[in-house]
Amino acid sequence: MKLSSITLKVIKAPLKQPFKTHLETVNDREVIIVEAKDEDGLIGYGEAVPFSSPWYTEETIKTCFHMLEDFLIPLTLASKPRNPGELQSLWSGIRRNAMAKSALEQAILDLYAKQQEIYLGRMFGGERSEVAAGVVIASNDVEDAMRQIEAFSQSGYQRYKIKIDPRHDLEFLSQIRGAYPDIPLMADANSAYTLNDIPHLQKLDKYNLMMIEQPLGHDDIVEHSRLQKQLQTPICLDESINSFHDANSALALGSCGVINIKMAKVGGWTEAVKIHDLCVEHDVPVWCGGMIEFGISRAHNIALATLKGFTIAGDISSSSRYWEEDIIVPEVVVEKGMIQVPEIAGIGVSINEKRLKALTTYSETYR
Ligand code: OSB
Ligand code: MG
Repeated sequence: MKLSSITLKVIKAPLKQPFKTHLETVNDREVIIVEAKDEDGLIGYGEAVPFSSPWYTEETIKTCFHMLEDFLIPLTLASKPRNPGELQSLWSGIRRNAMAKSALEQAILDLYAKQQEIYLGRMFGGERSEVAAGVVIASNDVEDAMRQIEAFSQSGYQRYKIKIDPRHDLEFLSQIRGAYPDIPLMADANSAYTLNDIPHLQKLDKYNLMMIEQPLGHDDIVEHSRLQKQLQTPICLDESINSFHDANSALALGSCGVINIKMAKVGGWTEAVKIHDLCVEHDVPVWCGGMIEFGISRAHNIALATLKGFTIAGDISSSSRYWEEDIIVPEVVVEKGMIQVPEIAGIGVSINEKRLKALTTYSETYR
């Protein structure tokens, strides 16, 4: 691949509005941009999306930077990979740290697809020319949530996801369903409940939700299988799915009816596609999760969602959902609930260098 250098850029920007869950309120977002450059000056881009603190995954911006700088990048530059297929076995001695691996794999895959002059989604067999968009409403104020639904419905989003917890659920959903009886609605609990809440969770069945995401423990698979047997609403697992092995266990135990695939959380494209293929084989629908990300991660997600198993609208929204200005051109736009897939080599978008530079707080290049 003639890899010549890898650059890391830590960037930071405020969200347009706070993102509130029972676990954390996110006001500012930091990510690490990974640039993989070849000898001809072609650049592939990846985005590492842990948070600044470990509230959602154990990785943080600092641990991710450390893993990339001290282990993954030196190993990768020294091995002079001929193609991205060599990376997984090269990195197999480094346990977990999925988000660090995902971002570096993304950058090298984008570079490789640019060298091969092929759109990344097509390289993995994705056939869709547009992908369905969904949006997340993360507010604990029901009036505010309904104002957001009203505003987002102008873009025709095909799935609305509400964050819930034991203090914001039945009454919250009842008001939203009252105002919007027919919208495709789901709820994400981010592990806010336990098996003691089964009678309470059964009351959610009447709101005709597409699914309930991660009601129980973030690292649980067995208890979800017990809960699923007592709920009509399909369970979707998010936090519990960190690998192909997790997905395989969840399907074997009947712990869910749907899987949210986040490529960052499972270690990148290779593992995400393996989980996708398993779900297709088992006839379990999947959708592409989101991480409140900038445009590079968004572009990778769009490419992933072109694969045939992604039959449900993902947490892939427009750039303007979170940002005054994104770091890519063109920005991601949602029209009539769809995002057009770019037929351009790699991730199919260019970098807004001026914006990227303005947001960069720290940068380092490795050769
Ligand atoms: O649980 O799906 C989640 C964002 C950050 C961390 C966890 C989650 C989320 C989302 C996706 O809900 C939001 C988005 O990227 O639009
Ligand atoms: Mg979730």
